[in-house]
Amino acid sequence: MKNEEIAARFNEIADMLDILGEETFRILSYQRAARQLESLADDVEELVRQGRVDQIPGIGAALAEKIAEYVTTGRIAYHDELRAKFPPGVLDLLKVRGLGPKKVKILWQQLGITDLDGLRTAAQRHLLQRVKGFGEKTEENLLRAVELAKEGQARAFLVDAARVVGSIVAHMHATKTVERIEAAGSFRRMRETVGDIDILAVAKDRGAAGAAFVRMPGVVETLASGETKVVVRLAYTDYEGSPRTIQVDLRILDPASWGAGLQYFTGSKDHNIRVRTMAERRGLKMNEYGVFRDETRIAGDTEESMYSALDLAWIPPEMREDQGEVDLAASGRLPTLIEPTDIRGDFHVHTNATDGTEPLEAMVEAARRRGYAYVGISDHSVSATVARGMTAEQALARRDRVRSLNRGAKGFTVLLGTECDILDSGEMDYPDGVLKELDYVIASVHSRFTLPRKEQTARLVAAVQNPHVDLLGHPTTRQIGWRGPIELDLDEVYKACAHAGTAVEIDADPRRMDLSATQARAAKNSGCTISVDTDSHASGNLDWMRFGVGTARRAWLTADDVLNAWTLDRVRAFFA
Ligand code: DGT
Ligand code: CA
Ligand code: CA
Ligand code: ZN
Repeated sequence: MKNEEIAARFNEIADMLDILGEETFRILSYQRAARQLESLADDVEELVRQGRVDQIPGIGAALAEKIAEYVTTGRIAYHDELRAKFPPGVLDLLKVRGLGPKKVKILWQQLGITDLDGLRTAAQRHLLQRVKGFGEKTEENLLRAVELAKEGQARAFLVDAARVVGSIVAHMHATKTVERIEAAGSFRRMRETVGDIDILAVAKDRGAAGAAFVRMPGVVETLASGETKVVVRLAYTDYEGSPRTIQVDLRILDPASWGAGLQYFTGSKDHNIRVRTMAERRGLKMNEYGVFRDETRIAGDTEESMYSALDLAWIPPEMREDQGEVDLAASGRLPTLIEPTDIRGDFHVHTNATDGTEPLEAMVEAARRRGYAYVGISDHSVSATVARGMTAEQALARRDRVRSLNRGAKGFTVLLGTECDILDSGEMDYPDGVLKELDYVIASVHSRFTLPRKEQTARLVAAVQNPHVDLLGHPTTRQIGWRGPIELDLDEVYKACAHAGTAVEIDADPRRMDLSATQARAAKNSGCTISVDTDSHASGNLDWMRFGVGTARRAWLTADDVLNAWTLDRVRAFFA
């Protein structure tokens, strides 16, 4: 949907107007319109087609025109005009946690800072402290926030990479220049973020394939263009609606080396080194063209052949991080990783009763259509004021609605839960009497992110030990490119969860991916059950499950380790 893209541009217009010192009411009107678009369940393109944009509350004729302009031309001329008034990097400063338009204006106009590198240098040289409103502490925090923002900018979210890969593959197939095409690299290993995209192809006419590749829509620069390797920079819109670019490497392989190339360029580098060392010990040579004994190629057309030439079982890409997987493959003890099709439901789903965009019934229907057996509704509790949390009465009042949905449905069950805030020292936001009435309880931290490690750990341990708490939501609260993890002794938290029978979450929101794969693996090893959830705020977000499962696979989880791969009866027993 274009809703997010237009909202992102309206927000940027508001920020630019603010930096330029324009009148408040104009700034507010763009911000209000952006909020409306973000929370709109309807596709704005459809509204434009029906001439109904000005019926969206808070959107007058002038803004409706800009929305229509974007839908038809893909640009907003006014947005471009404003952007031209800024050095290109200045608006990146707004992506730093702790910086709003007012502070960006000061940094730019008083210190001449025009990009993230400039901000980092200024903070390192303690230049910020000289400006009113920036103390020593602010400077320290900004230095950390700038590193996060730079990382966030340098790498794409996995969801976005997946969309870009999908469009590249579709484009290349449509040009009929490739016989085979697949994405390798960190994308195939399902890392939570992707540095660049590595595409492998087989083509009869390499020149034609390369030419088709550089003519792809969205290519902004061709960085290399050879017989076997073509590199471009591609523009795309990220899932939050912001424009970005990413590098894409295309490598054209011989069919006889397809498996070797796929193995080599999937990586990781450490995994490859481990496997190649093994080959060398057997007197074999291994590279991106195959496995060779003397000058004879003994494997290379398929990836399986590459591994079996070394007496190894084929290793799932998500495990190829040199974490002991090669030894398991040698002894035939690789785990049977969870598959997307093992997932039977989703426990972290918001509705428009709090900060979601769609009604409960719409979210339920979307989950049912995915073929799930159950879905859990987990709106925010009252303390989550930014997320428009609901009171205990409101939460309980929905029981009848859920009961009547369940009465009509065969083979599909709605569970009514909550994402209940963990308060200051680990108490829950709802009283026990309320938590008891709900089917399950997710406990999450949405406040006091800066508590010292000892207190924060005690706070989470207390929360997961509450007998009504079933699941610890996004345990570290980190947000990629925005906010680091809270200070926490995670091992203590895992131990407490395992002991109390509280599951821990892999929250598959692209910015969160919390727990990470490494953490989820440690949680499993501590005896925890893991729930892979999407934290959906709109029905389309349910698609994030695939990437959460990717992280679960990177954590070596099997279907038996994952709560929402279990049957409803087993889940109910766990919650009980
Ligand atoms: P990224 O792009 O930073 O998210 O991570 P990758 O893993 O996609 O890394 P990339 O794009 O630099 O290279 C793709 C794969 O190619 C990498 O996973 C393994 C292989 N590769 C690249 N350079 C080397 C190398 O120097 N030695 C070995 N053994 N493999 C390499
Ligand atoms: Ca890559
Ligand atoms: Ca690459
Ligand atoms: Zn949350």
